[in-house]
Amino acid sequence: MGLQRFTSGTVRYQSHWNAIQLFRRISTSTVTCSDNKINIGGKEYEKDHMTNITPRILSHIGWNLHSRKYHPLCHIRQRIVNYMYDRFLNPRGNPLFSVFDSINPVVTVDQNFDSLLIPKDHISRKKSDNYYVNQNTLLRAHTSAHQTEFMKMGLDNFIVVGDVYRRDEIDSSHYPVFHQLEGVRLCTEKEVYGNHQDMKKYKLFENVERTAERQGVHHIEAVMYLEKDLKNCLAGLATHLFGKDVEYRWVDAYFPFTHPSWELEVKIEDAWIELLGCGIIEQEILANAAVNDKIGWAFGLGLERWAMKLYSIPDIRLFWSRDSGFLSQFQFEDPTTSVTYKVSLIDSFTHPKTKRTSHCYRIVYRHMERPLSQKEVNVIHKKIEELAAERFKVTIR
Ligand code: FA5
Ligand code: MG
Repeated sequence: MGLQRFTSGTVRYQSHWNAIQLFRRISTSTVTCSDNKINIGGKEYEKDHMTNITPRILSHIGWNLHSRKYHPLCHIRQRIVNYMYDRFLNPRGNPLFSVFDSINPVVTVDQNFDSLLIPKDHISRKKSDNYYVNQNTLLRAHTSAHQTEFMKMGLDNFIVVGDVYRRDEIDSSHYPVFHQLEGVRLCTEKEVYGNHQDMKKYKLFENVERTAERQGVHHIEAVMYLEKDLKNCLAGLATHLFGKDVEYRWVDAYFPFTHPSWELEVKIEDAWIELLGCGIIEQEILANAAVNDKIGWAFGLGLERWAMKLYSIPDIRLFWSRDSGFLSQFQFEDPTTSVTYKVSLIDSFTHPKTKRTSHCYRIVYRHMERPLSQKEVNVIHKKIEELAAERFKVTIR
């Protein structure tokens, strides 16, 4: 039910129980579609000129891969959540963050865009980039769509995990449905300056000119504190998961809902891959949620990208695989178990006279969208043979 449990099985955050009751998990069986209506999770939506959600996309709703036992996205989400639990404790030693992982992916245009100060004519609203249920409703394009509602409920430290939908071209690192983990942390003046005697003279707010470094209402000391807190947290997460030698870099970025904003990139086989976006939350968003005495940071990361890096998974489409050859590699209880995704060796034989060893591997070729022809497979297979011969100095039989 969207609650994180201790290994002992006790449910945390009873006080948020009412909030959690608002969100019923959608399952795959509760999505249907007719000529002029779409039904998702028991709620009916009228189609209109903006409707562009397809049956194929509808069929992805309700899988909740991030909550499926043994799924790599579930393992990685648990590792990230545990890291956040350990890093941010309240004075009594309990985790500060609450986790929400089963919020309906159908959101309003207001939630996905307006509440985040995304301009009316911003390209990210385009029909060609999103899956609209109708003109007022869409499948969330990011988990940031839920920021405001949780702030309004009075939460200061929360994590939202969920499936998100975008009309992206499909390739090895892009898929129209992927999963994000959003973290939001709001701090009072006491939390920002409390531990620093020499800083107690500073305030959170100050009316200044908006620059690249800060919003027009923020005190520079407060912004610097938050930037450090945010970057240490996220770079710390990268080194926690990928090892202290991981190559990463911070890149300046732009989001309408944060300023300043950054992206974290890590190196995967000589290419820089973007793992997350983050920044200092626009104060106007907090004001709209009736939060007037705090400033905060937020980040949104792509779970698939983190899992691909951690487990060496070469293609984002594999996360939707029902092939046991993929899923069986993640059948473990302890999410910290280390895995490197691999094809399986099914036979090994050493010739008694020549002492040469032959290995037999099974590779299953499957296109993620359509059947493959033998001719197409031959081309790929030949390529793998050539690369294996070149890299491992083997003879192909
Ligand atoms: C966002 O979605 C912002 N909401 C993130 C954010 C949250 C910024 C809070 C500031 C504060 P972006 O579109 O860059 O930003 O996506 C965030 C992450 O999702 C990316 O860094 C990447 O890890 C992942 N991602 C984006 N598009 C795809 C895709 N098509 N397939 C897989 N992962 C993706
Ligand atoms: Mg980005």
